Formats: sequence, structure tokens, C-alpha cells
Amino acid sequence: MNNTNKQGVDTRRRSLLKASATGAIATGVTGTFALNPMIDAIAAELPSVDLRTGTGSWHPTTCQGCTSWCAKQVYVMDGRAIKVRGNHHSKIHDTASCPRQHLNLQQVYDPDRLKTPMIRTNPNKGHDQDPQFQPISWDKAMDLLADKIMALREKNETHKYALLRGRYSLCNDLLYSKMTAMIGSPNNISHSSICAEAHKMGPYYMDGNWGYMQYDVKNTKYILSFGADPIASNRQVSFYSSEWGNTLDRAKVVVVDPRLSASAAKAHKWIPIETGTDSALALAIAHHALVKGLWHKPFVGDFSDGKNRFVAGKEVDPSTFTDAHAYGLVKWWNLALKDYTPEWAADVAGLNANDIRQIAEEMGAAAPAVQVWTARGAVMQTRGTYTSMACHALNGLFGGVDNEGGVFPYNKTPLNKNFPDASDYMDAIAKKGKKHEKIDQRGRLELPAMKKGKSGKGVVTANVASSINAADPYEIEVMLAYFNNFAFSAPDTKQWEQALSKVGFMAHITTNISEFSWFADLLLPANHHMFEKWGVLNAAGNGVSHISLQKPSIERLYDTRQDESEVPYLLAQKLAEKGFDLPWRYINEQLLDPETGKPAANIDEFPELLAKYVTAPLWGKDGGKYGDQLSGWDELKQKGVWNSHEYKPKARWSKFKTETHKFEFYSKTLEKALGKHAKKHHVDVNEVIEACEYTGYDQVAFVPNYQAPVRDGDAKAFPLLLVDQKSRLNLEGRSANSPWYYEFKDVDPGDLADEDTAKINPIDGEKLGLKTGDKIRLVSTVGSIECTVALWEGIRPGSVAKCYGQGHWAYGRAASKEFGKQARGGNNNTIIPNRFDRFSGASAFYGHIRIRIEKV
Ligand SMILES: Nc1nc2c(c(=O)[nH]1)N[C@H]1C(S)=C(S)[C@@H](COP(=O)(O)OP(=O)(O)OC[C@H]3O[C@@H](n4cnc5c(=O)[nH]c(N)nc54)[C@H](O)[C@@H]3O)O[C@H]1N2
Ligand SMILES: Nc1nc2c(c(=O)[nH]1)N[C@H]1C(S)=C(S)[C@@H](COP(=O)(O)OP(=O)(O)OC[C@H]3O[C@@H](n4cnc5c(=O)[nH]c(N)nc54)[C@H](O)[C@@H]3O)O[C@H]1N2
Ligand code: SF4
Ligand SMILES: [Mo]
Repeated sequence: MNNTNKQGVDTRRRSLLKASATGAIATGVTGTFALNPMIDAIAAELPSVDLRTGTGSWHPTTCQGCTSWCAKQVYVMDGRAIKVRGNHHSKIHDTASCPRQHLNLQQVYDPDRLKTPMIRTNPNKGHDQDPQFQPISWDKAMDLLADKIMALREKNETHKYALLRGRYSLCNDLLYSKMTAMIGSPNNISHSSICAEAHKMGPYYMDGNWGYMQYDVKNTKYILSFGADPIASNRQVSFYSSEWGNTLDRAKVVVVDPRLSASAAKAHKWIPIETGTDSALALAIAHHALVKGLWHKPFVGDFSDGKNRFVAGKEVDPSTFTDAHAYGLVKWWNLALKDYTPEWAADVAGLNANDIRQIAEEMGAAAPAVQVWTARGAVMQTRGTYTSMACHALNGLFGGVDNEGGVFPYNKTPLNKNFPDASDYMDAIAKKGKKHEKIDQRGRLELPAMKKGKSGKGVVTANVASSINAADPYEIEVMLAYFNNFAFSAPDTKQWEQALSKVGFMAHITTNISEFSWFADLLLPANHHMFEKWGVLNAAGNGVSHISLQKPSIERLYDTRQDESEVPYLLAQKLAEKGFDLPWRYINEQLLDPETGKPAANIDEFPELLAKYVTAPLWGKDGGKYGDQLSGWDELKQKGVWNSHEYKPKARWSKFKTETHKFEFYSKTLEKALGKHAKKHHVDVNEVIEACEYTGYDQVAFVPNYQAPVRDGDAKAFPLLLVDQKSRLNLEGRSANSPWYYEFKDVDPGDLADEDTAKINPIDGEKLGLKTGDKIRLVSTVGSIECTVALWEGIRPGSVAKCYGQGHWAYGRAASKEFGKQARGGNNNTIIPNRFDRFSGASAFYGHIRIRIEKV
């Protein structure tokens, strides 16, 4: 794509328009350049560099188009971003990049961006209520927000304030936690549980890693992917897609996915599983590997006499087995695994038993250089905790955990992610307010949300809407939200529209008016994260972690502000003016420049100060202990990236942060966590399991076991299953107003350009009398959407695959047919019923969605 010329022309035109707007010229320009003083005035407006040869400069920053958080460089000429590429200082991805990076240019220069703060003038809220936003100044906007917060303080009801966070950088602690605490609310709510929280359940409860993983693709011999599509989605797409060709040469790649993903299309084998049944496959692979004696003995352990006693359906005497770095293999076998034969799984998951046996045998032969990827698709489901455990168990069984060619956790990166303690800046009102139950009901009997083993430590984002609708535990009167669009991105959009209509006063910090903004009282225009904001991000892949900066590189286009730094700064100032000065004092007494020990002199200095504060341990004298030794902040600013040392394989073996310090096939860690949750509610563990809609009781609850997916709706009325997917061009929910998104939509296998496509198997097409291009309606138990059908062999019969991302009705002129009125395409979340994997608090986006197709 040649942006330079295209954008160069635009730049020239913009300058001319600017000149004409000032009244310097009224008519067109002709040849007499040097002689005409007016023309000279225009020339002064022209860029000072030659746009054709390109004499601008590259500036480091970070893309947050997806959770890869690639380090970037932006080419800037005359204050305008022209081109984006990977930052060669990153040891993860070097200059490599995914194609989505370019869409960021269309985002920052989106003509539909929110350009000034706005206030709602229509007091009625609803999908069909035009908010009638009117421009106001930042001063007035912040004054109004501060008034609403002060009113809560006067009533001693500060818990009715909530801060909602979507995408964020590691500079978020002030706005997200500290301000919320000082205001006096327990309600800082992150989007994590609509993102990928269930993924973390297997790794945490089996090897103590609450986090994502990196995959040592350069040394692997076998990749088994449950839904992950790393050349299109997942994390570190830039790195993995640049390496994938070599990976396919050196390793066997098997992709398990109900649809033929981009990665499945390139893989050696595609397993088109029925959605919701991945754990059956994973468990049967484990079963067969044990029967055949193929587990990795140096990691797992072995029978003391070396004789394999695993026979299908038969219990084994645990005393005959000696553990190595893993714990509880025999318990797992006796409690559950012994019955999960390949034939059983083939039946449950709609597969071929020979395929299952073959995978197990090949993995055994490739062990320990094997890696199992687990994507949202497999685990963001009702009962997804157990799928996450079943899939991750294979990493342990074949010795891939922390091993060359296997999977690693992220490397250590010392950062000041948590800002200084703010408890001295919380007065009696704040302390009392913060003690209330959180609005998402986390920690209740039926919502354990057990992040890192602690009941109620995780978030239940999607439950915020239900709680507000039920006014249980209370109502939300003042809401501040940023970089999120839950009225579009969370399941069952209708319940969000209803809930947001009930919030007394809501302010949204956003680059664009979105579906969430539609319900706002106040719109606060945000800087674009990649070109106009200071931030800090982390990523891992290729054996290293990097920390990279977001740094403003272009002239700020409109009257916008940075969400995580300038907005709380302005708010604290306003609250101080109104007599509540604790947040303002906190900012000036605690958030100090690590070099000078001084606070920011003004708002302009503040955003950089925060980034400097967060990264201080990296560029300080001890940074070299963990990775690159930098000479100081200026070097980090100039490079934009710090890299950790390489991961040392086996670093955690027998030092796992689990109860036994081993890799737990029988999770003592989960046993303890569930036990504590049960005790808190004065019930036994089986009552917790019952309340949380799982089906494995007693000790079975602590081992990977098969639990059939809950399905929503009657199979006769809704005979098909929805398979949601990300588009290769999705920048999460934010690509929708970029024309390139539609133009190149057919990069998604099976999709049609300029359409929102539901893909069905030709067998189903024939049954339903549908052909490619027909307009259809997808109907579920909670809603319906309209889109276009495409017949495609890449989806298993009985399922419908459709990209998430379209169906915006309020995101700009390209995103909707008519802004505020009519959507372009259909939003999958309108037909996804609100359900949870309750142990993690994660929302279910897969496995439970029964639908039918109607012709339009
Ligand atoms: N059906 C379905 N639903 C999904 C997913 C899926 O695959 N399928 N994916 C899920 C996942 S993994 C996630 S993480 C969530 C994400 O969901 P959210 O956290 O809600 O994020 P987005 O939908 O990307 O919306 C971000 C919003 O922030 C605003 N914005 C855009 N750019 C900027 C910026 O630079 N700065 C600021 N301050 N604001 C900006 C815009 O209003 C935009 O709508 O969605 C989830 N929802
Ligand atoms: N292109 C692109 N990449 C992204 C993002 C983006 O918006 N666009 N967002 C980023 C974010 S926020 C996140 S959290 C990560 C998430 O990355 P992943 O965790 O990899 O998740 P998704 O891509 O959402 O996973 C959906 C996949 O699961 C498949 N699937 C659906 N149902 C099932 C099932 O029952 N079993 C199996 N095995 N597969 C199933 C779908 O076909 C699809 O391929 O991606 C990041 N990368
Ligand atoms: S969209 Fe994701 S993979 Fe692509 S450049 Fe941005 S962060 Fe990296
Ligand atoms: Mo996500």
C-alpha cells in the first residue's frame, strides 16, 4: 500500500484549504509563484519537506489495535502521520507487522472523530432517542462532572460512582484505581472478563501463571491449537505471522476450530470440532497418550518399576507412580481420565477417533517440543474453566511447559505499575464508600470470579449491566468510562442499552461517538492512543518480553485530551476548586518525576511524567539486571522499546506457584480456592459447583473433566450453532469507521468484500434454499441481526460462522447505514445471550448460542 503519495497529496490539499479558510486567497492558484505575495503566504503554509522524496522522521510508539501491543514507528512529515512500521528495536517482532497497523491512520484522521466535549440536551435516553449533543468547553464539562461527584460525596453515597475501563495502558493506575478510591468507590471495573479471562484458568490453577503465554515456535516440533488463529488474531500476531512459514516447515501444525481459520487453512491438519466440545478432544488425547505410555516422563514422572499400568476404564494404584515436576497424574486418571476414550470423544465432539489417536501419538513422538495454544473460542464458554484446564494439561503431559519448543510465561519486567499508596488521601467518606459491595456482584456464591485463587478478585464486566438493571446491590448515579464500548462489545447488547439508560449521569472518554456514547450525558474527546498519547505497554514472544512506549508524534488535531493522565488531572483540579482537594494533593505530592523528585509543573508535563514514573525501574541503574541496559529516560524515549533477557527454559520446574509447587493435574490450588469460597458462603464445595452451573462434583471438580456446554434455546426452534470469530482486520471493536476494513473484508476466509457475511456449509445452504449473496436474518433467544449469507465448505454443517465487528449503528458514517439510526451489518453480540464461566467471571461468547436463519 503506498500511503506516502496518497497522504502527501492530502497534506498539500489540507494546507491550501487552511490558507483559503483564513481568507488569504479567494480563487485558484496560477503560475506566478515568486511574484505574488499572497502566493508566498500560501507557500509558507506548505510543508517544509519534499513530500515526494520523504524527508520526515520516524517516531516510536505502540499499536493497541489488538492485544499484541507491537512496538511501532510512525513516519511523520509536517506534523502528519504518513506511514507505520514495526519498531526494529523490539526483539520480539523487529520491523514485522500485521496488516492492521495501517488502519490506525484511518482512525486518527477519521473525519467523524469527536472534536470537542459535548453535552446531551435530550434528557431521555434510549436506542431510539437522539441525544442531541451540543458542544461545550472542557472547563464546563469537567465542572459538571466534578459537581456530580461532589453531590455523591455530600450524600455519603460515593459508592454510586463507577469507573469503567476498556482498553488501557500501564499508566492507568491513577484514573482507574487511585482516583476511584479517593472519590470513595469500590467500582473500578475493567473489561478483562469480556476479553479472555477464562484462558488464564488452566495455566493458573495448574502451574500458577495468571497470564497469557508465549510460544517457542522457533524450536517446536508440534503445535496443537484449540481455536487460536495466530496469523490473524491472538497475541503477537506480527511476530508469529512473520515466523509462521518457517514454523510450518519445522513443526506439524494441527488447528482445532469449527471453522477453517486463516491458520487452519495453512495447517497440516484441520479438525472441524463441534463448538463447545474441545475439552472432550483434549481429554481423549491425554487418555490415549497415557494408555500408550507417551507422556513426558522427565517432567511428569513414571511408574516406579517403569511398567505402564494405564488401561482404559481401570483404576491405578497411586503408590506405584513417582511424580517428577508434576502432581496428581494418577488421581486425574482415576477420577476422570480413564473413561475418556477416543471413541467416546469422537462421539461427543463429532470427530474421528483415528484422528484423536494420531494426534496423541504424534505429540508423544514430538515431546517435549510441543505446544498447545488455547484461544477465547475454546474457553470463553459456560464451564470454560475446565476446557482451559483440559487443554493446558496437554502442555504438562507432554513436557512442553517451560521447555524448549513449548510454552513460557511472560518474562519478568520490573515496572511501577502501581502508583504510590493513596490511603492517606482517602477521607472518612471515601473509606466508607469503598467498603460497599462492588457493582458487578463478584464474589457472590454464584459468581466466584477467582482471579489468582481469590474469591471475588476477578471482574465480571458483563454483570454490571444486569446489576444496574436489577438495582442490586444498588444503582449507579455517576459513571465515567473510557476506551470502551460495552453497548457493542459485551454479550446481549439490549441489556446494556437498558442499563445505561438508567445511569443518572454518564461521561464517556472516547475518540468517536459510539453505541456506548449514545447513552452519555457528557462526551470527552480522547486523543488517539497511538499518535497522541503517552502510555506504556508490555508484550512477550520470541523468548523475550518488551516494554514499549506510546508517545505523541503528531500535532494534536482537535480539542482532545489524554484519557489516563490529562483527564484525571483536570478532574482533580476541578474537585479541588470545589473544596475536595485530596486527589489534587495526591497528584502533586505523590506522583513525582523520578529524576527531579518534583511534580508536574502543569498539565502539559503530566502525561510524560506518568510514563517516566512507570518505566523508571527499566532505565534506572538496575534495568540491566532484567534486560537492556539503557543510559536513561532519554534513550528509552528515543528507542521506544526495552527488551528483557531471554526466557530460561525450565526456570519454574518444581518452583511453580501452585500449592504443591508442581504442575498440578489434580489442582490442589483450585481445591483450596473453591474451599475458601465455599467457606465464605457457609456451604460445601458441591453447593458452589451447583450454584455456578458446573457438573463435576467432589474431587472431580479439581481435575480437568468434560462438562457439556450449556446451550441457549430449543434445538428445534434454533437448529444451528453460532461460531463467532474475529476478523483479520478487527482492531477490537474499532475498525468499523475505516473504509479499508470493508474494502478488504475478503481477507477473512469465506467472507465477501463490502458485506457482513454469515458463512454456512453448502449442505445447510441446500437444506435452507440459500445461495451466496442472499440477505438473511440470524435469530437467537435474545435478538436478531441482518447480514448476507455465503456458502462455504470451511464451516462444519450445523454451524454458522460470522465475524464480530460490524453492525455499528453509531460509530460514524462508514460504520453505519445511517448514523444513530441504521446499522451496517449485524452485531453478533445482539444475538449472544449473557452467560458466564462463573469460576473466572468470564463472559461466554461461544458454544451456547443456538440460532436459526430466516430469509429477509
Ligand atoms: N462477539 C464478540 N464480542 C467481543 C469480541 C469478539 O471476538 N466477539 N472480543 C472481545 C474482546 S477480546 C475484547 S478485548 C472486547 C473489547 O471491547 P471494549 O473494551 O469495549 O473495546 P472496543 O470495542 O474496542 O471499544 C473501544 C471504544 O473506545 C473508543 N476509542 C477508540 N479508539 C480510542 C482511543 O484511541 N482512545 C480512547 N480513549 N478511546 C478510543 C471508541 O468509542 C471505541 O468504541 O470486546 C469483546 N467483544
Ligand atoms: N485480528 C484481530 N486480532 C486480535 C484482536 C482483534 O480485534 N482482531 N483482538 C485481540 C484481543 S483483545 C484478544 S483478547 C485476542 C484473543 O485472541 P484468541 O484468544 O485467539 O481469541 P479469538 O480470536 O477471539 O478466538 C476465536 C476463535 O475461536 C474459534 N472458535 C469459536 N468457537 C470455538 C470452539 O468451540 N472451539 C474452538 N476450538 N474454536 C472455536 C473461532 O473460529 C475463532 O477462530 O486477540 C487479539 N488479536
Ligand atoms: S493490530 Fe495488533 S498485531 Fe497489528 S500492529 Fe497493532 S498491535 Fe500489532
Ligand atoms: Mo481481548
